[in-house]
Amino acid sequence: MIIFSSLLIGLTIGQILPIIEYEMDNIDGTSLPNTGSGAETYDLDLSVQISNNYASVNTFGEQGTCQEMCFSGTAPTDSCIMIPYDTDVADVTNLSFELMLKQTSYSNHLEWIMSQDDGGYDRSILMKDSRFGAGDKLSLGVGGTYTSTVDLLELNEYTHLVAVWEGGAGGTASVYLNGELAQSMIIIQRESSSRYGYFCLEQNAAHSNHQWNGCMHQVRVYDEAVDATQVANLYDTATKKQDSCDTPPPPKRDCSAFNIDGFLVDCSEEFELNEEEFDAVQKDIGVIEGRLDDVDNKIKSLENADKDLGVKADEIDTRLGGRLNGIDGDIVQLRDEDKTLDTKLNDADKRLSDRIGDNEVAHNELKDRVSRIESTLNAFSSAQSVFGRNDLNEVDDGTSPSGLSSMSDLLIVGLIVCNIGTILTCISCLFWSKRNGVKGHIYDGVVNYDEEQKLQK
Ligand SMILES: [Ca+2]
Ligand SMILES: [Ca+2]
Repeated sequence: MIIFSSLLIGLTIGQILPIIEYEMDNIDGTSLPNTGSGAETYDLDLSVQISNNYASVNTFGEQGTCQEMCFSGTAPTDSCIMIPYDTDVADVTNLSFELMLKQTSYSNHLEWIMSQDDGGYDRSILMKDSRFGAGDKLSLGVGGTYTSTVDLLELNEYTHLVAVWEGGAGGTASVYLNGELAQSMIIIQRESSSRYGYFCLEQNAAHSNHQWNGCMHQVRVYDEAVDATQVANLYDTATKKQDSCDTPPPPKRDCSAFNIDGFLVDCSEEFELNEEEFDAVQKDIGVIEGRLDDVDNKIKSLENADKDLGVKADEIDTRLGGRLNGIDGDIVQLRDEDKTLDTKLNDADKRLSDRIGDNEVAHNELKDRVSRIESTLNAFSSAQSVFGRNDLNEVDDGTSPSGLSSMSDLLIVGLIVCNIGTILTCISCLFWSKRNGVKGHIYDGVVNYDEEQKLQK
């Protein structure tokens, strides 16, 4: 904070840094550090002044957050607040003082501050002196009296005061109030020189009854002549500091997250945007909002399309459900028909098998009967060979009895007649046996079953 403050000032006035800088906000108890570029020897110990009520540290501003050091105007010269910086011209050719101060009352005597005076109007700020024109005037120590045109300050109002000495005798001294030149004057007589190697913050260094009645919250000493532009800048900076003592700090705002609605309103300051950058951000946000609108519209389109798809899906589902129900019915019917077909096939198969079995039995019986007929025929043939050999070898002379020959013929005819039914049956069985061999296939059997029935009839 301290470093930042010094750097800020340095940048503002173009690398001019104060040798001595006292920010009364930095007073810690009785210690007041120098935050200027000068040595630690300028750090102040205020214990004597505070313990004797020559000085006090108070808060000020509407927020009560800023500190000031005030003087009772009672300190003797040897107990002044001594700052060990020799302001003789020989030691510092050009010199500037910058203060934020307020007069709290006026005493009946002279009031000098920032003074190393040991006589001869040495470099000092004369807050009230009656020797510089008609009535009391605010003047500078320039080696002698002159006609001051600067009136005393109003009471209890902080004023930004800058006093500048440029060159020695014959040079120029100037006083600025609240950033504006109040008066410039020729540095009149002698080079400022005193026997003191310090100056007193709040009174004349050598002359009693020159104490000041007022408060300060900022003091700076430069070893250069601050020009008018720099004074204006210093005043601007000091005013902001002063305002901060009266203005409540802005509420803490969360600017870490990008918030389109709140960003420009709440956080432009935090992001340190100037007007041009602010406009650029506004445009960017306009573009982003436009794109968000596009996205919104696309989302709506997609939602509508999704609804249409849902309706169509429901329709398809319904139609598909109907079709599937129909197919289910068909499958049930097919299964029933399949069962019926199975039953019929099994039935046909069984009947065919039975028929084949019957035919095999008949076939075997026929074979037996054929076998028996063959036996009979063989027996007959043997008998013929016994009775008919001569008939075969001899010529029938008419004498041989023809009765045997006639008997044998008759016997053959009789056997044939007796067995003709059997033979017909046998032929039929053979026919069916052959067909049934082919009808071993179930499918043929089914087809031929009806034909067989017809043939049976
Ligand atoms: Ca002197
Ligand atoms: Ca001196």
